[in-house]
Amino acid sequence: MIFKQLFDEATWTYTYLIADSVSKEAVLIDPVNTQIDVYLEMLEKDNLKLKYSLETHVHADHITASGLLRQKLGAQTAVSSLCGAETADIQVTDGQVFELGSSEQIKVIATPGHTAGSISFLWRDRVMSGDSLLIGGCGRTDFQAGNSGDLYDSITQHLFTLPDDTLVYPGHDYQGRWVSNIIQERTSNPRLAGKTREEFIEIMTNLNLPMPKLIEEAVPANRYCGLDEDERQDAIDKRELSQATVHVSNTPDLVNQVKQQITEVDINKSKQLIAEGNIVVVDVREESEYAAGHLDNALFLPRGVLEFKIASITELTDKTKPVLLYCRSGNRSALAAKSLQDLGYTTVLSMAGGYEAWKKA
Ligand SMILES: N[C@@H](CCC(=O)N[C@@H](CS)C(=O)NCC(=O)O)C(=O)O
Ligand SMILES: [Fe+2]
Repeated sequence: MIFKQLFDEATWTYTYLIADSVSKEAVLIDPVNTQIDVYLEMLEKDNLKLKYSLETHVHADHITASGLLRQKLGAQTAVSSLCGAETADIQVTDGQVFELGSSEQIKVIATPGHTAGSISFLWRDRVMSGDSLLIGGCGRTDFQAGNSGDLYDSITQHLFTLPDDTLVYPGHDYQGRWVSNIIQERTSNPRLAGKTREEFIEIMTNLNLPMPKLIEEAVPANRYCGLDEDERQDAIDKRELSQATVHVSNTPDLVNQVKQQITEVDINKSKQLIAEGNIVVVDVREESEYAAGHLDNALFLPRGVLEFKIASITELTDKTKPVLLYCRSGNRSALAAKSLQDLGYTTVLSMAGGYEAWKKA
């Protein structure tokens, strides 16, 4: 076995390398984009083949290297299915196991709370806990659908129940510590040891931390494996093309699953609704796509920042007013429609075929 803990000083982020020394298959957990050269050199030096790039969550404070690792090494990118990262190759679910060669297994433990899609990875005697459990602390719960009660349950029911001597390797440490273990955290973590669920929620509600400096840039980028706008569009195009032609894999197809849960309307119906007037039209594409042409009076609200920006849009304060969403081809708007429904909007429609179909019509 090979195990390495790497540190990104600029964002206090830990990245982990795990590899099987026989087959040479490797994974990186939570790689940071600015460290790509370090990873490439390290993998090459040990003749390792990067099979997976795994994320504990969609990060708010740094940009992932997963998209770059996919481009350069063909690694498969994997993010929880609850993160809205639709261009990740693998939409991860609780209990899923990643295998390296015939001997190494990395098991996913869902640990929601810091974000709704946060997961931890259990490998041999150690758990990579992301920002769910930190040394002497835990991840904040005040953004990205975080929830303090959920985090308490994740930690107390799913991490603290691991064997006492399981090593805890966190996603960050802001004080230079690098490893802990379960018994130490269960008995001395000041936010959790001897604390009830209510006391924990109270502590988390009063943290009053400033927002991470990179949040507005990192979250949208990380939903697309850390790639920039052009690279993202390519990845989306490739994915849409493969969906339209053949279904080669049996992994759950997130977009199609989501389309079962929302309402799509065709171009004719969209035109009729817009003409009737009582509907808010929202373009969920990226800035460059919007600038190149959009529907008259469409509000601009890219899908990647929807949850952050929506509160500042007065036209969307009334959640009972019908909303029509569109993107380039109808996939991103379907995902955005699901997000709006989850936020409590009662009448959300997604324009099937998107702006491309609109232009053709
Ligand atoms: N100062 C840092 C903020 C880091 C931050 O908020 N980190 C998150 C994890 S993404 C957290 O949960 N921190 C817990 C804490 O600071 O106690 C930055 O700007 O990036
Ligand atoms: Fe985080």
